[in-house]
Amino acid sequence: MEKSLIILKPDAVQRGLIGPIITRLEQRGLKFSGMKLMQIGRALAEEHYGVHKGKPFYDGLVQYITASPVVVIAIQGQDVIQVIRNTVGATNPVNAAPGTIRGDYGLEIGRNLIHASDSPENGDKEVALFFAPEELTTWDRNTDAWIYE
Ligand code: IDP
Ligand code: MG
Repeated sequence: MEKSLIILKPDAVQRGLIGPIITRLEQRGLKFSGMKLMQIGRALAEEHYGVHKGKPFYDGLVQYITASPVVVIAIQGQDVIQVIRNTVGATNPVNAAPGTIRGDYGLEIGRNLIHASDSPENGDKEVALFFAPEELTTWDRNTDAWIYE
């Protein structure tokens, strides 16, 4: 089972898009195991985006993600990394296909609404970075047999 960390970034929250974006993930059939509204501090932002340190957009990225509250969601399931990346769309909304979250709601790379883990290893790490174990729930869903064969 893979894990993915989703962050509805400050622009998604400020623009009132929490509901529409969560609806897309939920309607896809994805199962949430954790969800909360929080403010990301500078230290957590720097740890989460450490791989981008030194890049020209890094300072702006840390400023963006810490500017206002976010909603973080943990999702667990089969192939969730690729499934969610496909639903989210290309990093730059200019190139994101219509029907994807970034392709339908975004216009610029620096305001692309949502984060999603890019590999199973990073999914495990990022979920552990944002959620304490007691904040995560594994639960049986009655519809699972109609979503997975
Ligand atoms: P991803 O979010 O699709 O995985 P990454 O390449 O991991 O994309 O970049 C992380 C985040 O950094 C992006 O989602 C975006 O918010 C920001 N970012 C990436 N490249 C640029 C850029 O060229 N200008 C401004 N922000 C950028
Ligand atoms: Mg990334």
